[in-house]
Amino acid sequence: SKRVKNKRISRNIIIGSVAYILPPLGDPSRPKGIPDDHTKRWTVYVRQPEGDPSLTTWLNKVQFKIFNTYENPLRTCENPPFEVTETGWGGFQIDIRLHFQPISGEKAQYRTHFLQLEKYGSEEQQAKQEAEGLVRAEQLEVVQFNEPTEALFDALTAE
Ligand code: SLL
Repeated sequence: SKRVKNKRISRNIIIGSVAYILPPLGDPSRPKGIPDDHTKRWTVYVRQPEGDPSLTTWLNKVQFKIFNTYENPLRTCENPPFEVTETGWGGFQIDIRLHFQPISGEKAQYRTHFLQLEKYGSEEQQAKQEAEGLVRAEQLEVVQFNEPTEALFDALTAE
């Protein structure tokens, strides 16, 4: 489809993860069926910033490539929420593939996110993570469409 010359449209996304400590082995409140060595429950996600229009105008599908010991390590989300929840014991790099709506004519783009399970940052930040019982790590990412197709341009400018 035809492209709009000399135009660039950008959209922001948030890529993040949140991790919670699981009740220890032997604790009656520990959920069943989790491997004994798993200490955390975590979610990795792609979402729009608060108040932004829905991502799905331009984002069709998100794939998360998690650590290769997990079952089916390439996880595909065809619809929001674009997220994967798992349990585990260690952090690792997650490769994220953003697939755009077919009207965009765009190739997939890649991002990475480190799954942070342990407390991090200043003493104050770590104290807050400790008190809330969760560790969150987020990054703001910009997705740029250079010379977007007319169909994508129209969809994005109608928002
Ligand atoms: C590394 N950081 O890069 C380490 C790997 C992998 C963590 C950490 C359990 C996976 C499963 C889990 O948390 N693995 O149960 O399959 O070498």
